[in-house]
Amino acid sequence: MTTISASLEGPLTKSLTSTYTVGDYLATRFEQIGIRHCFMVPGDYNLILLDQLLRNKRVQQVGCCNELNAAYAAEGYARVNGVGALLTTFNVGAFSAFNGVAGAYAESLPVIFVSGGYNTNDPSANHLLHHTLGTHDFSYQYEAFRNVTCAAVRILCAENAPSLIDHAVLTALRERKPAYIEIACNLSDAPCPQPVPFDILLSSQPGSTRALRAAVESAATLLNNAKKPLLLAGVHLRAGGAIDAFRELAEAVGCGVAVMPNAKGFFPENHPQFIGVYWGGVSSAGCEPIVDWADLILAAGPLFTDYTTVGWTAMPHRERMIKADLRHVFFPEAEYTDVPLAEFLSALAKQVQKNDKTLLQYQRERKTLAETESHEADTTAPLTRAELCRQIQNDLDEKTTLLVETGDAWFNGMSMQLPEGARFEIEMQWGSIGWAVPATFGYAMGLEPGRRLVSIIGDGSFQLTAQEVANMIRYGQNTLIFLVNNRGYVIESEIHDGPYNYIKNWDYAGLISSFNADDGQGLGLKAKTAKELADAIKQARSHKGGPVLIECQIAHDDCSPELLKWGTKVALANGRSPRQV
Ligand code: DPX
Repeated sequence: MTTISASLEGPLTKSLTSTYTVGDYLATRFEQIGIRHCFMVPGDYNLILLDQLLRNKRVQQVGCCNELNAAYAAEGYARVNGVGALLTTFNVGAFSAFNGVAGAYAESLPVIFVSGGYNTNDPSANHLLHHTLGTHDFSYQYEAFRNVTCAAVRILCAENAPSLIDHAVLTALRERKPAYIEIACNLSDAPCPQPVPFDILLSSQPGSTRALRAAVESAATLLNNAKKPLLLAGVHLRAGGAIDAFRELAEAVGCGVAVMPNAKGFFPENHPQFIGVYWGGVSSAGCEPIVDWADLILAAGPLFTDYTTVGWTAMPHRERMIKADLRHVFFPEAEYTDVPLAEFLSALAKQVQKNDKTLLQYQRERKTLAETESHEADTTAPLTRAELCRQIQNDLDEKTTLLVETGDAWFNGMSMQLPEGARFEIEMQWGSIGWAVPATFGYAMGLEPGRRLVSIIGDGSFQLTAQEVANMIRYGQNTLIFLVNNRGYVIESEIHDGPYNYIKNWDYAGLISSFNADDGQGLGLKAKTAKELADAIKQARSHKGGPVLIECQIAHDDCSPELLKWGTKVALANGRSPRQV
């Protein structure tokens, strides 16, 4: 029989067994929270830890080409799996991963970041160590990561490992943000108690029932008195586990439902209440006037930034908005804290009356809008952006996730209509180019069988992290990448042009045979005309055993009109002169 003991110092742990180690403890927690893949790059500060983790056969180690890619891959994996894991060596590995971990924070995705650390005997021996700045300070990595994680712990004594690991993991899962665990390299195989089942640690969220009840009552009164209510879906719906609750509320009100650009896919686009993507002047057809016309907007989990508000031109007024964030609800004249988003939306759904005014008005407007024409291009004419979008749209089905990189791919992706069941992934808050290739790799690692992944990536972004395609080949992923070769940083050219926006051209399709080497099954294709693209997509559909990259060559200035409009407004916002004091 196992004895379970609770102590003031830490959470419940089973009694110490001599064979159980710190590394085992971590691996068990990974397994218990659903991490089946851990993205990593080895190094001498984490090798023993890697050996320990190998003892758990249910958590697979996935080597990446570098730590930045591993961090993006773990972030992509967290999008589909709910949580991801990343493991690097001390300083040189961790600092390379910094951008990706910060991105996971910005995107509200729990990634457990583990780094090997210095040997605990070294500080007292006054040793200088490799992979450091050559000083006796070994804490700056931890100090740096504290700023981009919701919990940061250092295991410098094996006895503390259970409570510190559990604190980091629980906080990451609760806050939907990355956590940092540094494990001294001489402690990974040190004896450690065996963990108790994870669900023993999970107590219910400490939301305040009184605050919840009061917030729901206020919101119901406002919604039921509004003449033209509207619901707006925001990016934090996913972090709050509130996507279903939002739909429940939407159906209870029966009003028009718009989504913010970084929440695309969080409300079904074929739902009768869906009125489009609200993105100010670059909203989908017919959506902006209805949002502007509504007299009360319930914005659920929104993040209003210069990008999502098109340079502060599309921000609903506070006086006509209820803003429900992850744990706060803001009313025009009051604010309630400690109100969990999903519980709030779900409880509100039970107290609202039907009002479909905004939906009816949208439907009237839609009828008067000309149907978007979807002409096929002359098959032998040079490929255009519009034709590329038309063909990608036709290739999407209910099993597809469409992932779009920062650049004109955002606007091209935003214009696509997602069939029922299709998903959409975008990194709009952090917006770091180079994200898409490794995130695609990580996402595909966690993809359910039978689903497919399609990514749209610009040439400039691709050049940052291209080598991770090699690992898509290694793991035989059947991803389809549309590589848009428009010869440079077009979004930047449109915001502010200069010689720095033009890059060395690569033979992108040709790269795939280099990555294949002797045993890979990747396929690289080029499309310069509509027909070549149609043929390539057909080939991609039947290709098995590896990814397909279609290099789509279009003119440098062939970008979406939405990019031009959005770029102008964001550039104006960025370029405001300093305030005179
Ligand atoms: C930069 C961006 O080729 O796409 O469609 O041609 O713009 P488009 P590309 O991938 O080029 C991307 C380029 C240089 N942004 O236009 S969006 C600045 C930037 C960033 N992230 C990082 N470095 C620079 N967003 C890591």
